[in-house]
Amino acid sequence: MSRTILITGATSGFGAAGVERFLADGWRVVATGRRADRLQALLDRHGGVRLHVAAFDIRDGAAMQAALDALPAGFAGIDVLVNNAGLALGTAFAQHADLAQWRQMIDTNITALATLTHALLPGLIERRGAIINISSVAGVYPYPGGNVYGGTKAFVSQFSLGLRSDLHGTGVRVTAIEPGMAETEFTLVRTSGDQAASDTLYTGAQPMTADDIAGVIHYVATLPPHLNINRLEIMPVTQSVAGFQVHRGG
Ligand code: NDP
Ligand code: 8X3
Repeated sequence: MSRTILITGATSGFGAAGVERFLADGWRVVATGRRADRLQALLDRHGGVRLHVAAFDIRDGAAMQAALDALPAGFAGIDVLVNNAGLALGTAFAQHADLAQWRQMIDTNITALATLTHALLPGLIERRGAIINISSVAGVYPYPGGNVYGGTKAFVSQFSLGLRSDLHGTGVRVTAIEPGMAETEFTLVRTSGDQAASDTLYTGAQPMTADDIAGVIHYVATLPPHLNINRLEIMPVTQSVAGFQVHRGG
C-alpha cells in the first residue's frame, strides 16, 4: 500500500517538483494551491489514480477544511504533510514596508501553516506520520529587508521544534527544512512580477533548483522511521553568511 503525502504550494517551485518526485516514487499525492489551472494540468498529465488536487487559498480556513473533508477515501489518510506554501513580499526596510504585505506573509506562512497542521495532527498521530515544514535561512540569519518574512520563517523553525517536543512518544516525525537561495517563482512573487529582478538575482549564481529541494524533502520523508532530522539547513555553494554591520557617526 503506497503512502499518502499532502503538499501545499504544489503549483510552482519546490511543491510542484515535490509532486513529480513523490508520484515517480509510487506515493499517493494530494497537491494544493490557488492556481486551479496548474493543478488541472497536473491531473491531465498524471491522471487521478494516485493524484488528487484541491484548489483553495490556504489563508481561507473554511475552504481548507472543506478541501480536507472532500478528500476521496484513497487520499484521506495523510501520512506526510509538507507545509510548503508560502511567500515573501517586498524587500523594503521595515520603516518603509507595506503593512498589507506583512499581514499576507503572516497569514500565509504562519497562520495557514498552523491551521493545516492542527487539522491534520490527529490523523498524523494515528498513522505515526511526518510533518515537513519549509522554513528558510531567512528565519535563522537576518538580512536587510527580510524583516517579517524572516520572522515568519523563524516561527516555522521554532514551531517545528515545539511540535517535536509535544509529539514526543507518538512516533510522529517533524522536520524544518531551511533552504537558502533557490530559483523558483519566489523572487518573481516577492517583486510583484519583476522578471528582470529575478533574473538579476539568479544569473551566474548557480542557485539551488526546485528539484534539489524536492530531493531533500523526499530524503527526509523516506528516512527509516526511527530517525528524525530536526532542522536541515541547505544553501548553494555560491551563497554564505556574511557578518555584522557597524554604523558610525550618530
Ligand atoms: P514559489 O513562488 O515558486 O511557490 C510558492 C507556492 O506557494 C506556490 O505553489 C503558491 O501557489 C503557494 N502559495 C502562496 N500563497 C498561497 C496561498 N495564499 N494559498 C495557497 N497557496 C499559496 O516559491 P518556492 O517554491 O520557492 O517557495 C516554496 C516555499 O519555500 C515557501 O514557503 C518559501 O518561503 C520557501 N523558501 C523558498 C526559498 C527560495 O529561495 N526559493 C528559500 C527558502 C524557503 P499559488 O500561487 O497557486 O497559490
Ligand atoms: C528564501 C531565501 O534568502 O531569499 O527564503 O530569504 S532568502
